[in-house]
Amino acid sequence: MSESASEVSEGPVERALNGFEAAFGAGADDTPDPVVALAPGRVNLVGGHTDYNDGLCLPMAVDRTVAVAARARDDDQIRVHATDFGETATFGPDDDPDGWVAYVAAVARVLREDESIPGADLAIASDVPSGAGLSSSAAVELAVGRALLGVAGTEIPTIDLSLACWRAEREGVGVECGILDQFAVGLCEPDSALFLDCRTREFEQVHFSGDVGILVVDTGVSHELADSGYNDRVRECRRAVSILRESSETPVESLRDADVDLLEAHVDALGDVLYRRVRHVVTENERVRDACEALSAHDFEQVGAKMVAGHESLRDDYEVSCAELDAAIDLLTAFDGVYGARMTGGGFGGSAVALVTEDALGRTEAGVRAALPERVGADAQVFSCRPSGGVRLVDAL
Ligand code: GAF
Repeated sequence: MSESASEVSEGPVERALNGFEAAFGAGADDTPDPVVALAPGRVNLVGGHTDYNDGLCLPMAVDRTVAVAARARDDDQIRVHATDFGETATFGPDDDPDGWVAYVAAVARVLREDESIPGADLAIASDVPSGAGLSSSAAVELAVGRALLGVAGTEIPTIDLSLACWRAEREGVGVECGILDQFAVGLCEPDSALFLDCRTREFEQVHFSGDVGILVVDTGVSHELADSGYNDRVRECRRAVSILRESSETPVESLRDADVDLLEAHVDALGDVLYRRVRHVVTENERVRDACEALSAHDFEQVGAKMVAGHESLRDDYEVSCAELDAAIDLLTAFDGVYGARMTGGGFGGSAVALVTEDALGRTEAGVRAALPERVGADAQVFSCRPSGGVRLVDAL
């Protein structure tokens, strides 16, 4: 189903359409209008670094989006214009471009394995801050994928598009990520968080709305997953699995199969670092279950408590936080009306997310904004957002 572009975040849609015309021209009178696809960024309320361990997470999409305007070409080339920084690149089916174009090329390549995708002109515009732990890459992937399918006149189930984009990120870009980002960006619904089981790939919408709002603090400390310690953490978890598997009676396929008893029985075999990594994953899965139940019951105090405990575990056991993120959490949680806050995304920089009572949202945002330069950093930003829908086509303006 598509919706009117004026009902959604206008900035990126308008900029993608204007950028499209500036880069590729309006075409002849009988040229079809570009197809426009929109995909959101996401925050993860609880469930950090559990996805590649077959675990549980609870993300929600935000009302910051990537828009892609697209029109089919007569050949198999893809020309892509990045409206926000004014670069244009062209690649063919056998090319392997670098940098930001790699995300677009990887999605086209994976989709072309199963679908007949023609060449296309694409213009991309975004208001999801990039490198901020808000899944700007997954939003580009899903929006490009939906737009390419749109120009091909093909529909596939969103879960298949999410899986294709997940493969594109892993194989094309070299990040050993789990499915969290591509599933959240694809499948979230308005006014809901997504309870996602990364082992079975089953998911459930957890509806919540009313007296609660969301604040995001982007620390301004940028991270690229491929260059951060992210892949190291994935490898540490694999090492922990092989240690647990060798010395335990119960089958251990992934850290999802570990529990506190198994962990405690293997303290010496794991050693301090891997012990703490596993403890994070085991306790975080429990926190997701608890937070999910609490969110369904609109028990925001309890959700906030799980967010704070999750941050402490990511900071101390998993060691993926940084000074600016910790400062943002301290700042946010000092305000009355903040139920809880934690880092979101891969870490080593990026953003913090806070759950706040609706009536304290405005004054908390203003207070946080005033304190950010001194407490977190000169490039830090704060904004409020609401739980939004996943990838979709929109009617052009
Ligand atoms: C990044 C990854 F891309 C996700 O797969 C997930 O592991 C997340 O970090 C941490 O929860 O966003």
